[in-house]
Amino acid sequence: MEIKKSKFVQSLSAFQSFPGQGLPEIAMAGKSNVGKSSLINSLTRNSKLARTSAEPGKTRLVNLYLIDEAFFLVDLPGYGFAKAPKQEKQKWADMIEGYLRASDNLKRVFQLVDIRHEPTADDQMMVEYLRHYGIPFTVVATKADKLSGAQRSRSIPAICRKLAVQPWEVMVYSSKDGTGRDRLLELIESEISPNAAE
Ligand SMILES: Nc1nc2c(ncn2[C@@H]2O[C@H](COP(=O)(O)OP(=O)(O)OP(=O)(O)O)[C@@H](O)[C@H]2O)c(=O)[nH]1
Ligand SMILES: [Mg+2]
Repeated sequence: MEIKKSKFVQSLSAFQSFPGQGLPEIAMAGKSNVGKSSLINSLTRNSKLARTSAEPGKTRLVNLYLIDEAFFLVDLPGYGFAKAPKQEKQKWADMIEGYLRASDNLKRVFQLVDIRHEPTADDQMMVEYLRHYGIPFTVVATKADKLSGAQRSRSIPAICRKLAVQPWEVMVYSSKDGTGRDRLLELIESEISPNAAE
């Protein structure tokens, strides 16, 4: 699958729901700065679609992007941004949770972790949350271009242990060099048109 058209549709703040037109939604979750917005830009090959920044805390609302008039990619604010004031952190948590609980058309969450670091307590909490509510998710290990092949293989077991997933369930990804892009697009395709994948 290749994405032809992508456009920003709407931002949601806390407790605002999204009517969604019945189209499937796939959301990006993860710590601030892990690469959620960059992943959306790399999938769509549209570097100007989602705002990214070297500073954590860039995405502060739930941003919805319509892809090929067929589904939505949803960019969530990051969590675990140490410098944010407590009130602000709570607001982001409410936004993430509000979206995840209210969206009837959410098909899958891509749970992003930096391939170089062990998942944090926040990451574990996020994955527990997804399990608890029965939201299908895929762990995506980002910034793979920053490690050699051997280093990548060594970092996967810690991710699996912390998040209680199997190694073959982890998608290795780089927004910079396109590693894992085809596989992720295939996964999206099977989610949005389940019959075609059978
Ligand atoms: N080398 C490399 N850098 C990346 C990759 N993905 C993201 N980055 C960089 O990491 C930084 C953060 O990327 P964002 O996409 O803004 O991260 P985010 O998860 O959306 O962050 P918040 O919006 O703050 O939650 C930027 O400087 C990106 O250029 C990657 O695959 N490889
Ligand atoms: Mg972002």
